[in-house]
Amino acid sequence: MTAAYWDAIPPIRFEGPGTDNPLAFRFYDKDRTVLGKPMADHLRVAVCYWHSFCWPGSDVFGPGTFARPWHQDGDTLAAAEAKLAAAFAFFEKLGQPFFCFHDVDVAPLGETLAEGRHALEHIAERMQAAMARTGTKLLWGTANLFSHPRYMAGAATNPDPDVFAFAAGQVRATLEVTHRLGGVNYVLWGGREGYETLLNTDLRREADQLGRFMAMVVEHKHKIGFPGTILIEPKPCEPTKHQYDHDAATVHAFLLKYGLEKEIRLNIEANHATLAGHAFEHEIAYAIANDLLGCCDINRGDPQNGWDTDQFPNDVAEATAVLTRIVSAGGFTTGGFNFDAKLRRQSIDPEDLFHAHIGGMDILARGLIAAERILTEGRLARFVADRYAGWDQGRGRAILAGGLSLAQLADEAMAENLKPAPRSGRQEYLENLLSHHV
Ligand code: XLS
Ligand code: CA
Ligand code: CA
Repeated sequence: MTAAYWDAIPPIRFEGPGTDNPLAFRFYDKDRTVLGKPMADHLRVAVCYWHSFCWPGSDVFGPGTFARPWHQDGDTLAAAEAKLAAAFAFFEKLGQPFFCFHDVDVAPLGETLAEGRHALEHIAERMQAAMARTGTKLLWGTANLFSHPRYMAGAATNPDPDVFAFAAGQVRATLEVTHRLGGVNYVLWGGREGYETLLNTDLRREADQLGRFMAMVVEHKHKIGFPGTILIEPKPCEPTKHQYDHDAATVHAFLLKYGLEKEIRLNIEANHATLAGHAFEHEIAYAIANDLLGCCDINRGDPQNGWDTDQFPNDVAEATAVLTRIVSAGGFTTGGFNFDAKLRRQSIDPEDLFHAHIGGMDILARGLIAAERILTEGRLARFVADRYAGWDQGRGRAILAGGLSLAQLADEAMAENLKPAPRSGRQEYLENLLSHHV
């Protein structure tokens, strides 16, 4: 029984900041009321299948270091069932409400589409029973359109339409299974939708292919009545040199070009923001400002190197900034925080995976508690509102209403001999305000 792998670990409970138990939550108290609803409903935490139960601890220089018993049978249905048992035993002990998976994480891909679909449906049946038994829900499903060699030149953006068709087969099967399992989102991450060199690449065609693919996914979602949200996950590079879904603003432009802006939202990943040269907070703020925020993959990169290290988050200040924005924008609807984060390769014991998730959930909880203080106190929001108050009245309102031409406005400014007085942006004061609450 692979579920026995975690036998030495007790169920993880909230014990409060004073505890010295490394297998307890200090801040994540799922039932604590924060701004009118339970903490768990704000954070909607998910454990991801791929890093936690599939990745063996390998890197480009060496093989796996984790001796997980469910890895012994290779890519077979028996191994997939053993992995399922181990994953749900982990979920039961951690007590987080959601999980996420790729098709290939949970079932063998097989040689043909029919084989893959059959295996996925077989596992989905067992997964449905495990979900009913444990109460763990599906935050999102996704199809892996980047690992198999057939996708080396992309899936939807491949020069070969047969690869596009194969990808359509995988996405249909995974979207339908996500729907059957009551998943609340479906994610599309285009890891190989990009290029290695422009010498062999037709940018215009590839964008049109990707636009058509996304439209087909949306059409199918409506056809089967999937009520969840379709999400695109931006990332600027890795594995390809350049990825089309570069960052939130780039995906926004793509959605507008293909008329999909009302249909698809964003899954913002912290580490991908870093790779794109943005703060995580910037990507969240952009998504909120454009009504595109769907969900978050929560993790962190490493400031000393430039790749996707997918470490567990440990920055309370960042969590506070991000949660203040998300909560003040009304919070997640179908979204949540998915730990797209992996252990370090030397963290080989069963408890290491618990320490990682406990730490990450406590960081989010601390961010949420600080956000509650910031929002309740209201000084930050008031400062910003005051800063822009001129746009809600008189001249500001008239400009935005569109009734004034450039020349009329210029004449007014000249006639009144305007000499606008500079006002402090108060950055240090605002930074202090934030850090007082962290
Ligand atoms: C890889 C991505 C991937 C997506 C799901 O960098 O984060 O894991 O979240 O395909
Ligand atoms: Ca991700
Ligand atoms: Ca990542």
